[in-house]
Amino acid sequence: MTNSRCKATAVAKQRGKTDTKGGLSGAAAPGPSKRPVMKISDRDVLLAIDVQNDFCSGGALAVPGGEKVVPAINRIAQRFGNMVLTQDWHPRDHVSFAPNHVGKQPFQTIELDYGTQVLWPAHCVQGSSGAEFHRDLDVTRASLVVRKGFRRGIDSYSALFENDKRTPTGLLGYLRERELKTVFVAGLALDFCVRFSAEDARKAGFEVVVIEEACRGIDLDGSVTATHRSFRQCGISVVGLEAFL
Ligand code: VGL
Ligand code: ZN
Repeated sequence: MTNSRCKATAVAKQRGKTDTKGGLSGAAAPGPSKRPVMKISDRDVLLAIDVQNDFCSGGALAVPGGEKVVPAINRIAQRFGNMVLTQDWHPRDHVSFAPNHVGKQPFQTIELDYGTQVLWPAHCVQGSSGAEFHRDLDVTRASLVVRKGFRRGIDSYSALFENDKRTPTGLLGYLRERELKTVFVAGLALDFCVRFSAEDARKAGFEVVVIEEACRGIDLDGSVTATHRSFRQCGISVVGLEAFL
């Protein structure tokens, strides 16, 4: 099923659209506001993608405003009983690093047996401080950390399958065995690892909701616009932060 589009049918429903958030219980509480609230159940999981120093300001592959996702994700995470983190985790000789290819510059591409690969500055090297989670990210609620991109010859944007579209990370098995149904995705970068993770989860049959204000993009050659178009085609919902607050 290489290059297949996500199914455009069965658009993920936005739950709780008609619910309103009640005030605190008790005599002093005002009446319910009109703000729509997303109901979160124990079948829902928050998947926080690559909130690592190298993707934040000052990092080796800084995404503009990358660190701004941290307070947003921390806030949303309080609503979830299930949270999974991913961590980009490359060996120093990784195939996706431009300095490992003579005459190549970052953001140029090469052809590999699994397809076109963008070359990046060296980033998220295993054990380096750049590979650590942002210090303010609240990791306490996470039940699983999935490391990806650790094989020298294959990059992995998606949290579910590496860039060869075949090699599993193990996350799909975890989500299925835990009987989780809806994957809420946030993190970095919207147009690469968030996009591929959301699409793979959708293709695997999950409802998928991307929390746009808790993501930031790299935007290479219109990749953010392409991401939004693809989410629509896939039946991936895109929501703002206010539904979680
Ligand atoms: C990412 C490029 C290379 C990401 C990871 O997290 O979006 N992008 N490695
Ligand atoms: Zn990477």
